[in-house]
Amino acid sequence: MGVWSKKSILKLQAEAGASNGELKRTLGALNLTMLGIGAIIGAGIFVLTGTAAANFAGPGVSLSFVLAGLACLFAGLCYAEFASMIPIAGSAYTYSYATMGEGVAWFIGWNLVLEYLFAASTVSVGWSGYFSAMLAEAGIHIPAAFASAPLTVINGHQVVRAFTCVDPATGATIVDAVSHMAYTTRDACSAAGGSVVNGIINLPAVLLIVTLTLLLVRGVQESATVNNVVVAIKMTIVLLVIGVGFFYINKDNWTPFIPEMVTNPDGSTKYGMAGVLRAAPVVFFAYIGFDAVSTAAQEAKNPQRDLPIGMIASLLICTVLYILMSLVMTGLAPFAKLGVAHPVSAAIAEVPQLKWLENLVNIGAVAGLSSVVLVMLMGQPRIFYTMAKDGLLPPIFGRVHPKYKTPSASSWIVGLIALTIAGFFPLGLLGELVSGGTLAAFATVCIGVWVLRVRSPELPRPFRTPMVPLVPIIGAFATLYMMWQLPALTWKLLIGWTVIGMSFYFIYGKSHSVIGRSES
Ligand code: ALA
Repeated sequence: MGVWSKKSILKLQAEAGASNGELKRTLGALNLTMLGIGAIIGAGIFVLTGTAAANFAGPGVSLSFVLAGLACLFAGLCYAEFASMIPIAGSAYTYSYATMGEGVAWFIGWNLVLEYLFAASTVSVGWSGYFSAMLAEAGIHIPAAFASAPLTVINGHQVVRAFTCVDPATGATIVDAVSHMAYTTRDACSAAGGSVVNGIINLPAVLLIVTLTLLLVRGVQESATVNNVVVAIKMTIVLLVIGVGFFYINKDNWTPFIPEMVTNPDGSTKYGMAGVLRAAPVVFFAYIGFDAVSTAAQEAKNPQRDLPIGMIASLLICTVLYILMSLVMTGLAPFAKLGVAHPVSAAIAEVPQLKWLENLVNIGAVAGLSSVVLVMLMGQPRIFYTMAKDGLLPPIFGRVHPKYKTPSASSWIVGLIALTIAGFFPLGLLGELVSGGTLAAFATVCIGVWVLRVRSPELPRPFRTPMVPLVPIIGAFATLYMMWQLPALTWKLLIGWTVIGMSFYFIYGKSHSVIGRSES
């Protein structure tokens, strides 16, 4: 059987119960919902909304948020059924093991690395940018060489030496006065009177990952408590921007709500309804993370009831916040002005009366992005832990700290890989890979729910996805459609990543698989 071997649900349920002695069950519904919000609100809303509005959808970006949110809601309802039936830390990897066999499970587990590990690295680099900018406001300048990786990507695929343009007198970073973006060429920086400093390491990102890994190894309850505080800060600030910003909306900025379609010089188009659809996979990144709740399955007090609550509640809350936030942002500023690195600040800067909000927005972004990294760094080791228990990864990934009851070895391995990527590698190239890997997992979960309903209708399902097969079909179709929209380069990278992963499976996983060995 090998590649097609499936894990029996009854066996999985027994494992979920037996794991009580290993990982510690401390999390309730509120903590799980907060973990979901912790993982969801981050770079998507604080960075990508602006790019999506300026480059694709105009104010119609809020419709893109509705579309991407609906797709996630359908996938979330499917996740919830599985999570309540099979409360195992492996999440989509385990669900595929039960429904489509070991080969597909490995493929999904390997894709989840893109979602969790790469998202942790990508978002920590975004965090580093906001954090350095916040320190700079306070007059503290991190030496530019230590605030950037040595390499970067331009034009989506060209890897070049990274540099920062700094004011020779103060060491402060200088950006283009018109676009508010970093200088992209050394000549332009020199012409603006700046000095070019080559990047060596992105130290703030590295330190963030080390700190969060230490916290995660210390305990899941401790990590959840820190997450609760951080989430409270970011939600307060998001609500403040929405609540206060609402009174300063200039309706002219919403007219037309969906700007007329324009053809770019390269023949591609932007705006119009097509632009709204094109922006959906871009803002999809903002929703990634609700599924991280399911990786805490073996640390939840009452997983059958609380995992579905945690996932669906966090998703619904964030969907509403995102739609309101994008409406306010495009209402405060003409959408073309939002295509910058810090679009929320750019929107606020349009209204002088809102100046006082600017520092708070930076604090919200720093808090928001750090909790995303925290929860992503929490999810990945737990998936590896499950894969190691199944024999598909070396046993070290399955080791649990004797005192803290956390998957400590796996957490450190994940932390070290994440900090190496964040500190030294060009991330621009990997950005959309995160969405690609996640979408593949979502589609598989949607299909899996339907498969299992047909194959094993008798199994008890504490949470039932409504309207099966309609909801799984729409969920799978919507996620596959968004995947289809990804650029060709991302597809090539996804295929390359799959080839590496499947090679590893055939060299190591297949022969070490616990199920495989019991069958032979
Ligand atoms: N949803 C997460 C973010 O937007 C990954 O940062």
